Amino acid sequence: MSKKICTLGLGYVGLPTASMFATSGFEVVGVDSNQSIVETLNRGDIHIEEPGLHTLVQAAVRSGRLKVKSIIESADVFIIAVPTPIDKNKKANMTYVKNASYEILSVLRSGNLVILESTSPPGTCYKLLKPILEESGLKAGIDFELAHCPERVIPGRTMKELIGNNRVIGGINSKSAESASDLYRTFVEGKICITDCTTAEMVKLMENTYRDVNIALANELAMICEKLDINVWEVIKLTNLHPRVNIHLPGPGVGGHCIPVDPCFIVEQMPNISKLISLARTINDKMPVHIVDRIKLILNGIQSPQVAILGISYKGNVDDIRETPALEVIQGLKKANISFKIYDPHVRSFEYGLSNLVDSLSGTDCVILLTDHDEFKFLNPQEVSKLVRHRIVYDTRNILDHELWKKYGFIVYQHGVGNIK
Ligand code: SAJ
Repeated sequence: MSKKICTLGLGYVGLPTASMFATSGFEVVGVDSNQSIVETLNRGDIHIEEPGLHTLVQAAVRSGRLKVKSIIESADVFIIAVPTPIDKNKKANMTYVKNASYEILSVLRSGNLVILESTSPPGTCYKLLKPILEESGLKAGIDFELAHCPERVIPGRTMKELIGNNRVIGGINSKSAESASDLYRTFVEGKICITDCTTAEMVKLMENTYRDVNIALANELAMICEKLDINVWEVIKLTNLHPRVNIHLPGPGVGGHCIPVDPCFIVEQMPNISKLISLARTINDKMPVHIVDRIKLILNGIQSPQVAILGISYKGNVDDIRETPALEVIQGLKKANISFKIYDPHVRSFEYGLSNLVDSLSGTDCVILLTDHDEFKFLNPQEVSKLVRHRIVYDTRNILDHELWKKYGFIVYQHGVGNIK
């Protein structure tokens, strides 16, 4: 008889994972405390925009092997895929993991396997999960198995990466890691590497920290290039021709629920040692302020300026606005009394309102591109020129055809290019 899996948390990771196990033949119960998510999924709809996910979820629900509920039930395997955000002081908020662990405690049986997928500070399996689950009187590694299998999928490519990515699995003992590995092997085609829990926790954090530090380097370089009146995009393109160099791309800041968050889990535990990691966070966090400063210079001399913001999700082609740098840019504009209209083809609602494309551009003095959605690459500057009051565009992602925009009379500004006086 196939194993019953209970997944806690049906977000960007939990939902695809639960659906993948269901379509691989397991009986899966997906649990989420948000009633509206449960209702949406049971209707056959999804609450997340992710290529290929809707089809997979529908197949899983229709097969009868994925059931979505709001209350945990007993199972053979429990997978925790709940958020691990940071609070205002940049400290890990482990409330959701803690709550999920207590829910599992209420149904834990001998022989169970508990897997933590949520990205967590080093030591979480040993110091948080193990003691809670052992309140059952059962011993981790003896009566039940415990493993950390951090998710590594990139939003926008989740379905492909869920299958193709290599996985690192850390066990409280090797038997736990082997059991988790056997389970994921049912759909993972990448390599599965086995280690201990704390190493797996650190590997996951370091992947995102590496990216954050690299992006901070690109952003610092962007600000240097602005002062030197050279083009950062050209500098990076040419530098990356070297076989051992891979500088990431600068931008208006680093958003999402992972990269701006995960390095803080390391800094929190080792503040005196993790100086580079901490500085990279500061540099990336300050980018929205830098962008607003540039916008103020661009608009200098224009009476009662109004701008069009194109894109607010944290990166291109996704609907996710968690930790988006666009929010800080918008707040900065508000503080500077610069009025704005916002358009994002992927986002359904936003605290500062959303307009359609034509309304967002009409009568504005500067088009500010904040997110690299594919749709924006095909914007027709001739059409845009008929709507705006001033033909000025500020491309913070370097995705527009600048020569074409210039052809239609636009003054083009870019992040990391030229000193705006
Ligand atoms: N960004 C830049 N420059 C770049 C790359 C990204 O400014 O060169 C910005 C993006 O615009 C965005 C932010 O960084 O605001 C993060 O985007 P991302 O595409 O780098 O990463 P995420 O947060 O969507 O997903 C990351 C991935 N981690 C790595 O690639 C190491 C993914 O594999 C993880 O599973 C995910 O975090 C996670 O859940 O931890």
